[in-house]
Amino acid sequence: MEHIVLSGIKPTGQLQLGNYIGALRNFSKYQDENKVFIFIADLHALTLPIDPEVLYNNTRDIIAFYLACGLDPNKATIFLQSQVPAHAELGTILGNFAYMGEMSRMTQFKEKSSKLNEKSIGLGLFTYPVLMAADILLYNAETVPVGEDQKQHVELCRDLALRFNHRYGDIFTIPTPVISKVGARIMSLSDPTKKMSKSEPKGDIFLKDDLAVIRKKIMSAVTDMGSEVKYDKENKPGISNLLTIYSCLKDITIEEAEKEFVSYRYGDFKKAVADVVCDTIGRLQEKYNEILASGIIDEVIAKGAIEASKIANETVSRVKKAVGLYGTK
Ligand code: ATP
Ligand code: LTN
Repeated sequence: MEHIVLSGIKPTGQLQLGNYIGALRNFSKYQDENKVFIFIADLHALTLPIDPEVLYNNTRDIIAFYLACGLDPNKATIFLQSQVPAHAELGTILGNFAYMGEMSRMTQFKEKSSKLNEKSIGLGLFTYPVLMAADILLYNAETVPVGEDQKQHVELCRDLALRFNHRYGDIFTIPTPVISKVGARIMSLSDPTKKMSKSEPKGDIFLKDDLAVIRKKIMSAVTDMGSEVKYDKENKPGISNLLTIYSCLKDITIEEAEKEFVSYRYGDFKKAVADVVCDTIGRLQEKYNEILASGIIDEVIAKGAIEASKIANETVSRVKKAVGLYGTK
């Protein structure tokens, strides 16, 4: 059965391997049998200070990687959040239905704000999940594939939608987060107890890294005591992370990966991981370069904005009418 599937990435930095395994590589799997919306959450990128040129370039890069990962603009709607004003409109309306208490409990807000001086925490960082709820509800999305860290935000979106529907009738579709069982949380290579994250480049493998650099990063990844290549998140977080990466990229289970490396030493195991990572990223980079050279990025963005606006405006109109504002259309 056809589902409406939606997801996005914020252009806060260079895409890293966790973004690829936890998000990007899954997007194109949906496009043949579902109505798919994949966007760039560029308004969300403003929630923490970012250089304008960096933001602009990251945005183009992510569109190019979306295409390199197999997303097809003729099958999926690929667009920029900031080019569909309905996101800001619905975000403003929904903000009235979100409570300070539930917003204060958002883990990502707590994590990101704890690193800032209390006087310089922007309001946008706090209201981030409300805008994210608008992103999802505008397109009547049923399925939202994300990494583990975004589950709480999608759950908040569900709560807001249910609250709104309870008061105004059946306006919003209730979304479900979809989190892959393996690979939803790729860890940093230098500290495998922390998530690999594009805004904290230490221990990251970037999709645009030189392949020789990637190999070096993997060969010097932090490993653990002992010598057995075994999945044990508690006692062997480094080896477990590398096993996860390997099994995801090879499309095999962790157990199958463990079997392959029964008699391996850490060094040889890392070499095998480096081979598969370089092979995957090397192929992606080739496609990424072709896409940039073809000059189709602007065309894809323009097409996406038209398609997305049509549906998003319909939803905003429905919401406006429901709450007593003048809806157009
Ligand atoms: P930032 O550092 O700016 O918070 P990020 O690298 O965590 O960024 P996001 O833009 O928040 O990335 O996430 C884009 C998508 O990639 C989301 O679906 C997110 O869950 C997924 N993702 C991000 N990091 C990882 C990771 N380490 N492992 C698996 N999935 C990830
Ligand atoms: N918050 C997400 C990006 C994002 C998103 C969304 C993902 C913004 N809006 C809607 C799925 C659905 C992130 O940081 N990865």
